[in-house]
Amino acid sequence: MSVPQQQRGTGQLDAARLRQDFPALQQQIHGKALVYLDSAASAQRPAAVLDAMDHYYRHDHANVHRGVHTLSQRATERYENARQKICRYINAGSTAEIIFTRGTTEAINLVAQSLGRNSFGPGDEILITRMEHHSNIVPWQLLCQQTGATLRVAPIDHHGQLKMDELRALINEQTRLVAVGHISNALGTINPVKDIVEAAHAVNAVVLVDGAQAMPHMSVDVRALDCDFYAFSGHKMFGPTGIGVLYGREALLEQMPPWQGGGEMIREVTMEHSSFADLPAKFEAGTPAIAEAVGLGAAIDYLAEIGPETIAAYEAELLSYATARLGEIEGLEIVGDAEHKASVISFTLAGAHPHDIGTIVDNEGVAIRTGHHCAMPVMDFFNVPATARASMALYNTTADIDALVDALKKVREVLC
Ligand code: 7TS
Repeated sequence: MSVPQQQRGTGQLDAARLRQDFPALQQQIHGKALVYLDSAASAQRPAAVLDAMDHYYRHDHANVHRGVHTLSQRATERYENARQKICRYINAGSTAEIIFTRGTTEAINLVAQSLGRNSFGPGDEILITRMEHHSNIVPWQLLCQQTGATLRVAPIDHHGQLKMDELRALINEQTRLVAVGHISNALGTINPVKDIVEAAHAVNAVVLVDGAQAMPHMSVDVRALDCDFYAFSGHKMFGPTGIGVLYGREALLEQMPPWQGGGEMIREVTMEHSSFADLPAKFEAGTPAIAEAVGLGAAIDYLAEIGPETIAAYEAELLSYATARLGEIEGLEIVGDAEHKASVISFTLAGAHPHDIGTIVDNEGVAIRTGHHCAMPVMDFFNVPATARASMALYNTTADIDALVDALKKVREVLC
């Protein structure tokens, strides 16, 4: 079913006001007001998402697509309504193209196993990049082991940007699939996805975009990008854990065989043979995460009301402010300074191990992530075992950055 483009909000974003929508942000940690700068790992949820899930469980819960009774019909309507909201938000052509998964990781594995395992073989090439999250590396390595296909890796430069000439040179007649992150979780780099799609389509390769980090920060239009697959997770975009989405071009999904078998995904089953349901049910075996879909629908409403362009503009200002303020700290080095960058800052501090930085700033109420960020090849490229990472979202303010800077000054006093 085709869904019209949704109205998008415009105007100035008031982060201090939006923050009030997030119950988890209204607490103290170690006696200090919580400053949450780990949204790239998982964002917090607004009350609207919690309320939608609570309401669903209190009033509407039953299994979907199977009952004639009222609750089952209501649950089905809520579940399918969430699919429509997602379809509109990313401008997909039809709800048949929106497959619910457990998250980005499962969405990528679905494509690797359903498309790749059944049609790739020796001589075929899969192209990824050096800055991918492990979930956009390992499924392709497994697929190559299973099929004999070859994995190629596009290099990055010391700004944390893709070397586009080399990427283009790696795309050839053998390339079957290009898998690339829209935004790097470790570096914040926003990749030129549309250019990559063009280069891949010139040799009839399909393109999967890992959009886990893009969805909470910017407008995503899958038809404008012209990508074949787009994967994302609910929990990074203010929705629940345990749910995500694979967008897939309908013609491709139609050709792909089911990935998992079970209830929901069949048309008819005999003891000898099964036939399969139409899209999207073909790829949704078993009872789905219904309440989580409802919660993700509410998160989409929340994002749509503020407007992804408004969020991107606000976060660009916040990123400039944070970059300048962190630059004041002696010995601090930002890892990744791409020209097009989202509100993620990875950094090292001379004389301080990232884990110690994380522990000391946590004592000041500041939550950041430290480690390899599931992007070990990126750490290896920059020759660091780990970084500290501050990742911002629409509810962060310049005061949060000031608190981080003060906490990092304490780190220096203690460790350096
Ligand atoms: N792709 C990217 C670019 C990611 O940042 C992540 C998670 C994933 C895929 C996997 O998402 P999942 O929801 O299926 O787990 N990134 C992070 C992170 O940066 N810190 O913790 C998880």
